[in-house]
Amino acid sequence: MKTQIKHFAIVSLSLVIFTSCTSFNKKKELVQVKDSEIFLMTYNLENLFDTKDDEGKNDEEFLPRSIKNTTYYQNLCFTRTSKRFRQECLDKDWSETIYKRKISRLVDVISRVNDGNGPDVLIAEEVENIHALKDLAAAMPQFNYKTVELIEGPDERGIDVGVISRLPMKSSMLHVVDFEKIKYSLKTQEQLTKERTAHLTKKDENSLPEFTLAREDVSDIKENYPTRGILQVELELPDGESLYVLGAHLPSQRSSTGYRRVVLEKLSQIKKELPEKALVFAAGDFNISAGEDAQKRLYGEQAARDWVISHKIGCKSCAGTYYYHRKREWSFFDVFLFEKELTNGQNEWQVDPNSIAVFNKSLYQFNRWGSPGRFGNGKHSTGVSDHWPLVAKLVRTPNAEQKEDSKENSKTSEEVTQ
Ligand SMILES: [Ca+2]
Ligand SMILES: [Ca+2]
Repeated sequence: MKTQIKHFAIVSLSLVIFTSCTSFNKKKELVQVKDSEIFLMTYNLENLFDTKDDEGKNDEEFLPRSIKNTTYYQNLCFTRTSKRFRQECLDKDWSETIYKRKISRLVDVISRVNDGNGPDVLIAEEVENIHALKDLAAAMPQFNYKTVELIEGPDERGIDVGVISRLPMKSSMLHVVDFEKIKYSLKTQEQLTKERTAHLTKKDENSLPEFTLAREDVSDIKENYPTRGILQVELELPDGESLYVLGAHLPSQRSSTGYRRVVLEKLSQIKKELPEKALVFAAGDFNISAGEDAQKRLYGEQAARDWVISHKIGCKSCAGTYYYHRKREWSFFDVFLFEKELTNGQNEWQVDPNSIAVFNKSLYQFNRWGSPGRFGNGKHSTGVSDHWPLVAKLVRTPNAEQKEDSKENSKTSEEVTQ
């Protein structure tokens, strides 16, 4: 009996030690932010909807069929103008099982980036609400995400841009895009030409106003409709500085070019209003196709006046993040727009161009043609999102002054060794 008690005590003690060791290890295993490296990821999650009915939003497609089998919901689905959307609304069974499958496949992708450590900052598009974003972050506890932010915007389906990060959040706000307001605030081509000519006669080319969008450039805007807002999140870098993230999801190719021009203009305006020395980058799904960019120069001219575009400085052998089967066309729908100071050596934090990459290391990301595999109704063995994410790294390098200091220090230590 005594031996049995002794044995029981030893087993219990070992269990206690084992349990405390594992919980200690678990704590220790949480991924921490590095002092001099921030890993960024932008990813269109393709409809991360929860399974509940969000009031005032057209989210009926993403409900379990058990709820949808009522005249109320069937009537709602019948209000969809397109036959395809009507059918999807009626047929899709967005159950808890499918929702969990969607999240686990997204986690499979996200957890593979940054050598399996997950991104430090994830900008996620097509998220229905903060609850869905929290469910996603909660499914990756090892990544130690401190910031999970999404502010409800006016989009009719209810999709928004969210930010998840290991960095703590200092502030956040949503910029609502009003197409009409921005359109009429723009100058006419005539006014812009006059301003340019005035500068030219002064022969002061350095003070020439940069290319500015003219009202004529957005003359295709015929109606004002509620679109996704731009999510501004101020994060705290390891050195205490602020990093402003502008998460964007521009109108799709179903809308004409002017709508995307307006959101690019809005991003430039927001950037100008931020503190002068603020570190800022924009990221998201810009919905600009390769064909449209070649013709209308949205990245090449308009965005390039204020930003450095990720696929122009890196990712040289990448085809794109989105594939249009009908047009057989790859496009960079997903991009990072870096402020110039992040690429020209003027700031301690710099983008590493070699780190810019399209990420597709999860088997779920492919369809049978080898392009991004849609999740759709979640019934197929692969498929997670119709976009492939884009990743990039910010690296902190000592500025010129600090380099001088370290040179001095190494000199002294060399002298000492001699
Ligand atoms: Ca919902
Ligand atoms: Ca929403």
